[in-house]
Amino acid sequence: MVYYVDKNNIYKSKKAYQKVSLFYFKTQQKMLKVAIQKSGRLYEDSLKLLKDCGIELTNGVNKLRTEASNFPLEILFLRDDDIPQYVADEVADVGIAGENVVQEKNKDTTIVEKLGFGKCRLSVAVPKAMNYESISSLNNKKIATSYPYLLQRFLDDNNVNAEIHEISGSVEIAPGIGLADAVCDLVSSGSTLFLNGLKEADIILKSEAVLISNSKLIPEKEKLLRSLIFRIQSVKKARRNKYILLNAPNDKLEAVCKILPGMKSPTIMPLMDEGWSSVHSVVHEDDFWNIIEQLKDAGAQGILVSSIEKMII
Ligand code: PRT
Ligand code: ZN
Repeated sequence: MVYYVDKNNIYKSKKAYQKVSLFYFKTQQKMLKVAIQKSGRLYEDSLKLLKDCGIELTNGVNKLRTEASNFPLEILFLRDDDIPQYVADEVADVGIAGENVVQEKNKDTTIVEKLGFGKCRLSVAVPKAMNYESISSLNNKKIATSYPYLLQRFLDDNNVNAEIHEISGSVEIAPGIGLADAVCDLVSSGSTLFLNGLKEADIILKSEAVLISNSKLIPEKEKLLRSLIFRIQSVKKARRNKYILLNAPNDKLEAVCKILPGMKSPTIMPLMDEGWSSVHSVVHEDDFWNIIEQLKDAGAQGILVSSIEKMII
């Protein structure tokens, strides 16, 4: 007796095996395969973004792969460094990784959306005591990094001749143990540099998590990707804005409305109290505190602010 086996079942006939395989093949063809970090700094935010996009994952996330129950999407959990290669090789259609990793790996992928989390910078840092005047201070120095490609490009662009010492972790201790004169590493708060007696000298790249795509997606997957990007953009807009609701006496409405930008213009509704109105609008988080102060000065009262779940313009 010959048995036919795939990763899910054992089949007694070749026909049954082929029928099921064809079914899986067709289903896979129509699913968008999204690679995200398996664990680490981008893991939680990547899952949260997908969840905020209304995508529900079926069977838990402690696996190598999982499927969405309400969107034709499969998630592959991988190391962040491997994501650009897997996307370029079409193992995944799209992926979420730090722009630092995407640029360092330099694979054939396209950045289709910046995601607004995982923000950091790739910087050159030197010992606090070093007299760093400009990038040319790095001439003939030894620099430790996990980003040899980006560092070399930066040095070449600036006509600096330095030796790159590639290490895979704990880059910041290299000068302290005499392994290098400087480092090139990711920085966010700067406390790791500070604790290791280093100062940030030059920024090579400002980075955040990005959605990358394989450039040869079939039309069905391209359509799914466009739909995913549309959702992501709505979530990003909502995260950057606040819904604001306030009361104002009618004679102050003009002054209040001048301060509020709104999506088109603020919505105004009369209150039960004669001579008062309620004003609704949307405010960008960057202007938020500034605008609140101005609104109070203009006569607004009872100001309520809430988060926006999705924002579609
Ligand atoms: O296991 P896997 O390979 O998937 O993960 P990993 O350990 O290689 O990566 P991980 O999870 O540490 O980082 C994933 C991504 O998060 C990075 O590629 C960046 O895009 C982004 N990110 C944002 C950061 C930081 N901020 C960050 N601060 N990645 C690393 N750091 C490290 C940095 O290397 C240094 O050691 O944090 C330290 C500096 O932080 P501050 O706050 O002290 O300046
Ligand atoms: Zn990694």
